[in-house]
Order: sequence, then structure tokens, then C-alpha cells
Amino acid sequence: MTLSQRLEKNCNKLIYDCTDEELFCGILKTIDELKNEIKTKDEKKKLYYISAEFLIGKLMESNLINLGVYHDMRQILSEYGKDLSKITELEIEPSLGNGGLGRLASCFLDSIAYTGIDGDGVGLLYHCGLFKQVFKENKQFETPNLWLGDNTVLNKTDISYTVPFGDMTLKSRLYTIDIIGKDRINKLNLFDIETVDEKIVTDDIRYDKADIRRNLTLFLYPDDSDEAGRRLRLYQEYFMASNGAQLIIDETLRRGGRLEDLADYAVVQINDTHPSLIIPELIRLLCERGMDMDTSIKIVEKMCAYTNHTILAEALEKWEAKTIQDIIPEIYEIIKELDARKKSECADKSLHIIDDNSLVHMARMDIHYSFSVNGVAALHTEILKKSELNDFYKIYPEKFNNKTNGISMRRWLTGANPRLDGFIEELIGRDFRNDYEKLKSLERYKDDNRVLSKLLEIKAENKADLCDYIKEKQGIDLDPNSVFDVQIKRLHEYKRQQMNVLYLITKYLDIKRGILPKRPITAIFGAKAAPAYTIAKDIIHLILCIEELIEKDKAVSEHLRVVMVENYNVTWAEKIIPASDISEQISLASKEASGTGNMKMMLNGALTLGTMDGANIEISSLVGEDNIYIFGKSSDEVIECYKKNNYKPYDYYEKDARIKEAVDFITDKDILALGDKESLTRLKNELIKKDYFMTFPDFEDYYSTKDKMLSDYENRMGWAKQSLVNIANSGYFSSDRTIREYNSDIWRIV
Ligand code: 26V
Repeated sequence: MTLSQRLEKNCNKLIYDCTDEELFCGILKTIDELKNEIKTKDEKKKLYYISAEFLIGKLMESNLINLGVYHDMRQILSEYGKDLSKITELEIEPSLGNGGLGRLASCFLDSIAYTGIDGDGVGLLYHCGLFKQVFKENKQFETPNLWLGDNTVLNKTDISYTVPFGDMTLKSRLYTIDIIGKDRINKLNLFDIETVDEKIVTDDIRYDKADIRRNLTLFLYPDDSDEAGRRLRLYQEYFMASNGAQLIIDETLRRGGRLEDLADYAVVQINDTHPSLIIPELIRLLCERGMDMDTSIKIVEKMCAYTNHTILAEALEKWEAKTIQDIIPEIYEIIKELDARKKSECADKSLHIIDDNSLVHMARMDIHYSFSVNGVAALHTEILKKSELNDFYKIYPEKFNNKTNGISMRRWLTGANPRLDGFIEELIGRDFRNDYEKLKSLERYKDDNRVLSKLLEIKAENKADLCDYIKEKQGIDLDPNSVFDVQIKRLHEYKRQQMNVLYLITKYLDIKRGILPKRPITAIFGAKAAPAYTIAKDIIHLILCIEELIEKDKAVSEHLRVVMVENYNVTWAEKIIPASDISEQISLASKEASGTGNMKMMLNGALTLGTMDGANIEISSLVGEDNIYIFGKSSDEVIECYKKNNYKPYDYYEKDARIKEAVDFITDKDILALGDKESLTRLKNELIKKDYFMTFPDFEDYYSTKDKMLSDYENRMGWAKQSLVNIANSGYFSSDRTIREYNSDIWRIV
């Protein structure tokens, strides 16, 4: 049966006569049928990728791509005047993730399945997931994102485990999502409890944080600014770890493995510290089944590998011993034993799992009891080895390794940018999809004006599409001929959205004075702030106030627009990234572990404006300094500066007229007329008095580098050439490459 006949059969109607809804259902059925034709082979050893978040995005398109029928499906539909992108609009994006860590986990699941590795994801099924962001009065508000509905991608299983807490026992239910590869189907295992109750949540996401039976799997990262929130998080983390551990043991036994050989059957990749309790939980379960403590520990050490995703101290999890003792007493006893063993070996207190203040350091437990510890980009791993985790590196040098992050090229090129994907195929054939390093051969076109013009044309079309989409979603008219300057990522002070805003204020004031940019600029932001992160919310408030100020000022808005998209998510990213010209990667050097948006925009032909941080460093060495715009202090300088502890933002504010003018404008009467005085004043004072992430010292360099970039943009063919070099060198960032490295160095699954 041809694909077209199959689709027609599954729609029960001629394609031509189908509505988009009918086609949506027909395509789902077609995907199911094709999937069922794939025979998945179980290997002896299996990978479990355990993570608090999976930012999976919509699945229909990527499923079609991995099944190898995406291009045909688009073609068939277009022959009947239908548009696949319109049909996929109907799919609801799952809300199971927050940012880079969760998106990475999803790109990894895609590559694990696609490269043929036997490996599943393990996580929680959050009913409201991450909150939905709503803008009112130029501020972020949070509402529950009830994404589940009558969701079609989730399969309910009959698998259920009991999870023993100190005060109660909870029963889980396993749901799965199929992760479709080329010739195997893996699973994302998501655990839930049946007693969870969405009705306890108010519109502004308040609920009884102590009612664990009803709230356990409602939200990802519940607000932990109070004790009840922190306790809930620990309940979640243990629930995830225990279910994961029970699943691993069950599946091993089902495959004929013995518990003594568990490490030959299962390897666990711990994605940051949220799932770390799987270490003591596996030990507990092995002991419960009659194994002695020494043997269980030896087995678990051989099974677990830990990935660190951040060096920000506040993000490295620490739990009060008494909280663990109270909520999961059996686990606490095991952690105490694990700690005692290391205390007897190492005097150095920085290596102790439980410190003198009775805080349990999760990352320390991971490092002691895993066989592999990896960072996510070259600089990040070096910083871990040289400073943050140096004491551990000294005793376990063999455990440390780097795995530079990657992205699913199928989602971020083929799915998100079919125009560019198709053009690349025209130029170099389709073989690059089996090995993305082959994109390199595009470089032979770098002086070919026809190719360069076509690249500019594709970008222009993508920008026009984005304008239509933003118009439809937010009612805003943007100029597709302007430069699209994009910063899309979680809102955090270290990522320095505030520096971008200060630049935009400077441009605004220049325009007011009659100094006009050569071409209009459209600054696009997408970001959610953690609900209790006040300064991050203040930054969003400032961005939205400036957006409104400019929108109302015709004289300025012809030259400069600011737009913050509401509820930034994977779907937004898929629309924005192919339309981006400038990729803002401006974190304070040493703070961004890797970044992955930087890779996605590079692949889609944007040029990076960035600091020497995270994977920007690898991007820079791949494209060469002529094809990237680097500014700012180096990580060594920044680390030195923190050591000296003598940075005084006020000195910069006083001495640099541009900084002073921009910062003062935050509380200018025109802004105050649109915003909240308390919030804006707090932000201004934070910058002048603290500026912990050193915006001011990098500002002048940022300002002039960005201006240089805007002026280079006017040399359209020169820009297109730089863009082509970026695309051609992005193959290294395929997550297929990253996963092959994980497999050959860590997992070793055949
Ligand atoms: C930490 C916390 C701390 C408490 C509030 C909620 C919360 C949520 C997540 C996290 C972990 C943050 C770690 C993270 O997302 N790291 C990012 O990982 C990406 C993938 O490796 C990497 O590209 C980014 O640079 C890094 O920031």
C-alpha cells in the first residue's frame, strides 16, 4: 500500500475532502501502523536516562521524520492543497520540561532511538507540568498548563509499584510515550499516582503543598521558597527514583538477568542531581532482596553515571538531613552509611556527602558512587575539573569526562526549517542526514552567489512566516525586513537578558536623538522566570514595558521593535529559530555550562553574538573568529574577579555615561507610566549595587560588537557567506554524535 493510500484508508475519506482535524487523526493512525511494523530487538544491556524533565515538544513531525516518511507526507498533503504545518498546529505540546536540561534529554532520547541504542527515559508525568506564562500589566503571571486533555501520545500500562515514604506508601502507575527511531522503538517511562487531583489548583497555581497524595505529580519544580514546597520536591524526587529503580530491576529479571549481574544489564544516566536518590534506592532494593550492603554498593557504583549541568551554587542541590530523615527514613540510613564510608577514607570536608551543617550534598553522593562524571561542553568540564570539583577530580581523575551537548538535527533542521533542509539536499544530496559532519561540504559554495542569494531568500521567507505567526498569536505587526535579534532561553541573571535590554534602551534613546540604525531592528525575547525569582520577573517586566513604550511611539517603532513572546516553549522555538539573524549567547563567561539554543541558531544560519562561554567556545573554533562575534571578559578573568571580590558596579555607573543613562532610564517617568515603580526600582538598584553577574564590565564591548554586527549585516552577501560557514560547521553538534560518544565511553551498549 502506498503512503497516500494508507493515509486515505486511515482517514476513511478522500484526503481532499478531509478537514485538518480528520487528517490529524489519520496521520496518527498511520504513524501507529508504521511503528508497529518495526521489530525492536532487546539487547542484553539497557540504558535508563533518568531526568526530572523532558521538554519533548510536539511529536507528530519528528515521528514522521524518524519513520522516513516526512517528505512524502508533506508532498502528498500539498498535492491536495493541505499543509502539514497547519495540521501539526492541532497537536498540544506536552509540558514536562523547563529549559536546556529538559530539551537536551529529549534530543538525547531521539538520538538514542535513531542510532539504534536500547535505552529508555524515566521521569514523572506532571499533569500541569511547568506553569503557563501569561502577560498582564506588563508582568508575568503563572497559570496551570493542563496539557493532558485526552492526550493521544500517552499509553497507560498495567505496571504499578509501591513507594514507601516514612508516613505513607504511595502506589504508582506507569504511562509510556513511544520514542520512534529508524529501526527500533524505545520508551519514555513516566510515572504518576492515581490520587492526583488537578482540581486542588487555583488559576494562579496555588494549592495545598502538604497534600502529597493529591499534589505529587501536578507540577514540575514546585516553588521551593518555603518548607512545604521543598518537602514536596523531595517527595517527587524519591517517587521518581524509586519507580525508576523498581522498573530497572523488574526489566532485568524479565530479561533473564540475575541481580548479582545487574550492572551487566542496566546503566543509569543521572541527569543532574534531581534523580540522584536512585543510587541509595537501588542499594535499598538490592538489600531488601537479600544482598549484603557491600555487594549492593559495588553493583550500583558500576551502574550509575552522573551528568553535571551547572556550576551555579544555588542550583547544586542540598537537602537538610532532617528533611530526608523525616520523609524517607530508610533512604537516610543508606545515605548515612554511604557518607560514613567516604568520611573514613577522606578527611577533606569538601568531599563529605553530609556536611557539618547537616546538609546532604547530592552531587557529592553522585560523584562518589558513579563510575562516570561528565560536563556538557569543553570549558564547563575543564572548570569542573580545575575548580568546582577539583577535590573530586584529584581522587577520581578517571571518572571525569566531557560530552559536548548536541541537538536533534531532525527536529531542528528537517522539521523546523524544511526550506533550508531541502536546499541543502539539493546542494549536497541526502546523505548528510546519516552523518551531519557531511554538512561541511557546503563550504565549497561559500563564494557561489547563487547559493548565497538563495540562503538569504530562505531566511527572508522564514522571517515572513514568523511575522505571520506572531501576528496571529499576539496581534503584533513586525517588519520582516528588519534584523531579527533573538534571545530565547530561561530567564536568569547569569544569562544577562538585562544587558540586552540596556543595549535596547541605548538604541531607543539614540533614535529619540535622531541617530537612526541603518536598518530597523526587531529584538525578540522568549523566557519564563521561576515563579519565586523576583529579579528575573523584574527583568521581564522591564522588557514588556519597553515593548509597550516603543509600540506606542511611531517615530521609534519604525526603527526598533521589542517583542517578548508569551509562554515561550518548543513550538515557539521551532518558529523563531529558523527566522533568527542574530543569536544572543551573552552569559557571563564561566556560567553557562553549554547552551543548546546557540547550536540550533547556528544550524539555522544565524550568527552568534556571544561571550567565550559554554559551547560558544566550540562554535567559535569550528567557524573561526571571522564568522562569530565574541566580546567580553574571559572565564579566567571572571573567576579571578570573583576571587578578588572587588567588583563595584557603582564605579561603572558613575564613570560610563552610556551605562548611567540606560540604567537611569529604567525608572524614567515614561517607563514608570507603564510599569510598576517598586519592581523597576528594585531592578535598577540591583544593577547599581550588586550586578552579581557583571553586566557593566562587559557592556561597552557588547555594545560595540553588536553595532559592528549590525553594520556587517548590511553587506548582505558577506553576511550570507558567514551564515553558510556556520551551517556547514554545525554538524558536530548533532546529538547523534553526542550519543555515540556517551555510548562508546560510558554506556557501552552494543
Ligand atoms: C535547577 C533548578 C534549581 C532550583 C530551581 C529549579 C531548577 C530547575 C533546574 C535546575 C537545573 C538547571 C540546570 C540546567 O538546566 N542546566 C542547563 O543544562 C543545559 C543542558 O546541558 C545546558 O545547555 C545549559 O547551559 C545549562 O544551564
